[in-house]
Amino acid sequence: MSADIIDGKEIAGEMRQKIKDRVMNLKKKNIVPGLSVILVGDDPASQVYVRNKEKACKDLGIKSKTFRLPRETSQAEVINLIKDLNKDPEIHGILVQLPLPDHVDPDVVIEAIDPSKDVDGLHPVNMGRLIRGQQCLMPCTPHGCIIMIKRTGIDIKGKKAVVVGRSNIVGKPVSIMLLQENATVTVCHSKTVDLEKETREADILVVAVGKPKFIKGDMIKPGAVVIDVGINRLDNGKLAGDVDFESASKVAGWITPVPGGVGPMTITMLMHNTVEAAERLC
Ligand code: NAP
Ligand code: LUD
Repeated sequence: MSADIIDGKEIAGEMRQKIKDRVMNLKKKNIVPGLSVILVGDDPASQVYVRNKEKACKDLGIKSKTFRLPRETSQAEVINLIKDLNKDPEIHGILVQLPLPDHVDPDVVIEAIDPSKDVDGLHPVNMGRLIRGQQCLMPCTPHGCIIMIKRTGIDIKGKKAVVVGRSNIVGKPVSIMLLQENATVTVCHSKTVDLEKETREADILVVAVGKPKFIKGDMIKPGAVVIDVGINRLDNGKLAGDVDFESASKVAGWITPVPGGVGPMTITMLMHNTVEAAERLC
């Protein structure tokens, strides 16, 4: 058996066309959606991701302003910048790229963002609303995962979903969204006793661990939908997901590739959230 590929780049491309139309409609009302990204330090992966965000903004007609701050920038300076951006009427979305240097507390920084501009969906107000099933700005990567699962045509309702990883940015919110879609959800982490037993029962498997090729084909239920969130750079310079694509694609029914899977969807959902935030002004 050979899995169907869930092509993140293609789905992202289709969605971006629709987002472009919404940007044009906003412009007719004299609103230009604006996104500010704050990048502290010179993490090479973050630089790539932020550049991809800037490029997507440009393609869609969204105004983007990136603040590239030196590694030594203090937490107070970052928070002061956020306070200015909270007040700036031309900025509808604010995103602080993670990870931050050790001397800057991501929780404190994220809480400084006006929840209505929190296009990352990571502020406690948006996370709280997500858990309560209320309208909110949804975290980009998890939202992208749900759209990709739906694109397979399977009905999430009643399925057994297993999420490996419990980070605030991926594992926890994607678990909540799967629950919202009426899946029966199991969340695994480094203290899970028998990981393979759990993953082998999953009709839907979402993996966000940060370890290259961690999930092998024999840990997957035949026919399952496998969403690989991991992005790891190997010593040979190539990118690998958290799932061993070669063995997994022989067992799964559907699988996302890396690159070209969840990554482009993360960026598209950020564009979506920025437009949503701008539309609320209409
Ligand atoms: P993270 O904060 O490092 O969390 C990793 C999670 O994996 C933790 O919950 C950890 O458990 C769990 N874990 C570690 N070893 C494990 C093991 N042996 N068995 C089971 N669980 C284990 O990671 P993250 O920020 O969610 O990122 C995960 C990966 O996704 C990374 O490769 C990252 O680059 C990628 N990512 C990609 C996108 C995208 O758009 N494509 C977005 C975000 C992240 P504990 O909680 O017990 O420590
Ligand atoms: N922090 C994110 N940190 C890391 N992949 C991203 C990402 C684009 N606050 C905050 O943007 O949403 C975030 N909000 N994240 N990530 C990861 C995470 C953050 C990851 C991958 C990509 C953004 C992306 O463009 C391409 C792909 O998978 O095809 C390949 C990129 C490459 O390295 O060539």
